[in-house]
Amino acid sequence: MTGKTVVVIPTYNEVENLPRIVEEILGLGVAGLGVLVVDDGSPDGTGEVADKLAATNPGVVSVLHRTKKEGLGRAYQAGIERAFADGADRIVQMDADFSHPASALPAMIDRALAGAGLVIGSRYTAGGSLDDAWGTHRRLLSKWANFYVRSILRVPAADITAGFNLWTREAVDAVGFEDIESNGYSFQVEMKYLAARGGVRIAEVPIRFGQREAGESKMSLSTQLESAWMPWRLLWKLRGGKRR
Ligand SMILES: Nc1nc2c(ncn2[C@@H]2O[C@H](COP(=O)(O)OP(=O)(O)OP(=O)(O)O)[C@@H](O)[C@H]2O)c(=O)[nH]1
Ligand SMILES: [Mg+2]
Repeated sequence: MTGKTVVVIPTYNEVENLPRIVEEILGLGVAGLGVLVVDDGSPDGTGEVADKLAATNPGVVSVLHRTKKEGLGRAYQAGIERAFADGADRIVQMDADFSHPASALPAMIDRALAGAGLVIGSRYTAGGSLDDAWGTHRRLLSKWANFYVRSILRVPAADITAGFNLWTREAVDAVGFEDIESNGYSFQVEMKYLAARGGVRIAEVPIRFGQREAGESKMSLSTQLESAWMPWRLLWKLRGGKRR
């Protein structure tokens, strides 16, 4: 019995990517694998496309509509809570834009079944890589950001900034959502740091990190500043092994 795995996909204006990524995930033919789309009222109609996918795949694809765009972290928080409330045993965080290869999902699930609480789809563990289309500047920036956060927080993971992660229900419980402060992308770092402190077993599966296929990036200056500041804030808040 392998249980139920729900891939939580937050979307904001991903009308071109969403149907194709859902098709790819379901095409894997993995038993017990479902999808939950968390759409923040995308003006391009992604929410309606998600509803159609749910109607044609009942019990497999579902949608959480939120009226306000509050950032990736808040969308994930709501989506993960919904997935577990609906009976998931584990969830996967995955972008809609094809940067995360669905083909890694079976290996990630296997690692969870072997006892890991957090399985990272990892660019920086042995065998992981970035797509050739990534230019030198973005490569360096991504590597530097990962090195920066790892040096400060010292989490035992090669890819601490990864956005492609599997979490078991028990691991998410160990994180304690009520402690999460990030609105944007730094949510991923914050969850991993709290998981490591909570004794969660971490495994990494190498992936080839792709390029966004269609649509536009939602990365803004304010989310980048939040990401740069967050590691220091976490250290300060949780200094000396105590929580607030
Ligand atoms: N629901 C929701 N989804 C979001 C929000 N911001 C980003 N997303 C989604 O989160 C995923 C990652 O966003 P991206 O824009 O690809 O961010 P990125 O990967 O750092 O940037 P690129 O490398 O340029 O693609 C995508 O599926 C987005 O549609 C948000 O505020 N709400
Ligand atoms: Mg992306």
